[in-house]
Amino acid sequence: MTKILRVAVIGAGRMGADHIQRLNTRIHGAEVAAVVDVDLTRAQAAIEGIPGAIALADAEEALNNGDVNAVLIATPGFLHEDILLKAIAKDIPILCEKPLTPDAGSSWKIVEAEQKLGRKRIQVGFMRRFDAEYAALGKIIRDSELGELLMLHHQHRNPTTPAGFTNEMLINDSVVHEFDAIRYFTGEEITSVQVRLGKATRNAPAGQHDPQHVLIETASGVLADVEIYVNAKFGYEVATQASFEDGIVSIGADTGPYTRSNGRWGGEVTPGFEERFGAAYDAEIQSWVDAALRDEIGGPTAWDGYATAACCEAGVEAQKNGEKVAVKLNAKPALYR
Ligand code: ISE
Repeated sequence: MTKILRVAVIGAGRMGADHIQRLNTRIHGAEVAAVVDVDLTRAQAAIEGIPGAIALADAEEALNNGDVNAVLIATPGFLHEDILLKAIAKDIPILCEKPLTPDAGSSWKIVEAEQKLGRKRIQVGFMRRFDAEYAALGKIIRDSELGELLMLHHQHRNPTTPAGFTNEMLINDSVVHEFDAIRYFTGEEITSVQVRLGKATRNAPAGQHDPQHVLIETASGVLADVEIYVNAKFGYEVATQASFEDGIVSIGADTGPYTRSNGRWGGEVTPGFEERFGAAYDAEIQSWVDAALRDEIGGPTAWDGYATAACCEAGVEAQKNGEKVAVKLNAKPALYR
């Protein structure tokens, strides 16, 4: 059995760099063995101060390196498929940032490759499941503490979007988290997605319609809605209100220190997802490492990645036609049941 994970981190951008620091300073049982980035200078900068780590420009070279026994994929989603297939062939633990891949067809190929391997090797980076409040709400639902869950109302607001953030990415990059959260909360598959485009902000870049209202239904009829608003300016907010038969539960309110001073009252708005979900990312990666050392996975599976990719595909179609679009899923393979 592996004693320590020697991780190759593929992609040293915003999320990759964050995971490298996390692995290097806070996570037990794992070390950064290699950092890969097409921009070699960026990879070199990312390994500074990490003893024994090497910088490379090619993912395959990292996977073939004898010092590497696990991989964390943090490249943009459209590059995941190729790296995933190569990592599955190596039969090593894989943490793949969301989305698994950008569409259901390519995600299904990953599910098939893992099935062929015969065991689960991929954990998908849906870190909201590791947030303390998400977990608490999940438990209230599972234990039926407030009767049946009836509706979920999500607010997903980002201050601004990076260059190249397309209209589809509001669904594929952002609402993908709510698709996973709704599946996690209800334990059910999502059956349909509708997107309504209303009045748009003047602060959105050309080509992006922002905000959007996404309406979702699950197998038992739970209705969920998401306000996705990615140029909201004021700061970062990811919040949910759940309506039950016997009560209402809200999570995600900014409840930092409340200050009264100089004739003013208030607090600080969370600036971004690193701050909002820092602890959840730590818990997610620690869970992956602990499970990988037992040859298991410690979080959402490739099936979860595939099912959310199918939701995204329906969501992108719904953005275009305004209709309620059915989510089509293949039968769930035995490996994930
Ligand atoms: C980003 O990629 C994330 O994963 C954030 O959690 C999400 O809030 C944001 O909308 C995405 O672009």
